[in-house]
Amino acid sequence: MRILVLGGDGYCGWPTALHLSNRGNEIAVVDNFVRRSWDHELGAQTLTPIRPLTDRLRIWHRLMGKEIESFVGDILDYEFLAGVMKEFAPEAVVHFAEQRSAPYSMIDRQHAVFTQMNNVVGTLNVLFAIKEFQPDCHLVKLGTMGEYGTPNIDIEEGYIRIQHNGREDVLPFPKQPGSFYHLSKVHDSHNVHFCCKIWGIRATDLNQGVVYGTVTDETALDEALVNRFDYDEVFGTALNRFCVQAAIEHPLTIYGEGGQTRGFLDIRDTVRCIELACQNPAARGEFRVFNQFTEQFSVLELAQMVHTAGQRLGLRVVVDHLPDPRVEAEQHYYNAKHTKLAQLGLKPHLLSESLVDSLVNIAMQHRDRVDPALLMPRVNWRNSRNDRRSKREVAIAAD
Ligand code: NAD
Ligand code: USQ
Repeated sequence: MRILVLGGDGYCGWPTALHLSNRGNEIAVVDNFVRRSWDHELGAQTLTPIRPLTDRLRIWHRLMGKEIESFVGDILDYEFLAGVMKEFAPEAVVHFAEQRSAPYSMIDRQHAVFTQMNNVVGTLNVLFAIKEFQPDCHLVKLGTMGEYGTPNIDIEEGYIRIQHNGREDVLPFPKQPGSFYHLSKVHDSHNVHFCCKIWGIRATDLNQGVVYGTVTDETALDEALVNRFDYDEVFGTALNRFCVQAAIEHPLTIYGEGGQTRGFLDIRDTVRCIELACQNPAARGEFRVFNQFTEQFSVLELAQMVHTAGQRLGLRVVVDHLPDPRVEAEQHYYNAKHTKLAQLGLKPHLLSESLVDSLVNIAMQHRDRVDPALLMPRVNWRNSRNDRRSKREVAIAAD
């Protein structure tokens, strides 16, 4: 298939592009490198030293003899996106190109507005470009499990059958997102659903859980193909952060009670899920929703697993509870369905089998690169203007 990967320089997009290329698909990636610029803005760096996209693609070509085309530009620039769609004429578009950090979206007004503009307008442009230039193309759109929030009932895959005043319908599952970022995904879902209805676009919304790990079969082929591994308070996700914290014997930062339960998946399963979605396209006009995760854990359970793994490796791991900087339920019911990707053939990697090899060992290998100043949370949901500077930076500025 000809598959266009939007956001192909990012954490999920890069290994997905390699995996799909390795499986014999013709791949092109689009990225404007804004993610790399947010690292500069935040004074953070990925734990693993990533190479420029041109180097990555050159080395992939040298190793595998497979060409991945790249288009550098912003999907908010409709002329640019339209040009790519016309030139590459994809059969599937995998859309990862969004601002994906909840804390980043909660820094202040500017970051909230940027997040929603980048994500909602970018997705609208993608929808219009498909409609105008490739109407039969399948949109594989990355959503998030966080769209649903934490309701006190089982979470279904996208839709729920409701009986009300003697009538019955199958309706989109209620959404209760917990950040301006997660809200942007809900807005996207509505826009995509609407375009499927009015224009007959085929779309799959993948409500992905929290992704962990960094290694896939393809990124492991050469050091130059290494994927990013974020551990800072803004872009690092819980489990990646706990593994880095364990590696440098920094207390694990559990926010609040730690009963927050989420769906999780290994990055190797992310790339496989995307492949499965592409191989089994939605029908014309269908807005299909899959919950893309493999196991669910509470934050406290994750910390305990990292604690045990770290101790086996001789690390002194301490678990700490910090006041929760987010506004979220710290204890709640959580039972989310996730059968549709398994039905298509997904064979999950289990965390218990890969925690040490694909996470703790990578963190140990690169622990000299860890900046402990990036570990403590500074973005608080209750503030509308977060000052992310350290006490030292504030003191220097005051002098
Ligand atoms: P990432 O930030 O590492 O990658 C996103 C890429 O898109 C970056 O390379 C960035 O430069 C690019 N990009 C962003 N806006 C763009 C624009 N306007 N034009 C062109 N390129 C742009 O993020 P990720 O972790 O790879 O996440 C990818 C997608 O998966 C996101 O939509 C995210 O919401 C979703 N998701 C991620 C996770 C996770 O745990 N990482 C979990 C669930 C869902
Ligand atoms: N948490 C801690 N300690 C930490 C970091 C996080 O206890 O050091 C807690 C958070 O309070 C939250 C949970 O862990 O309750 C998950 O937080 P996270 O930062 O790992 O993930 P989240 O903000 O939910 O976002 C990540 C990705 C996002 C994706 C989402 C999937 O960054 O792109 O959409 O996971 S989901 O959680 O299903 O919405």
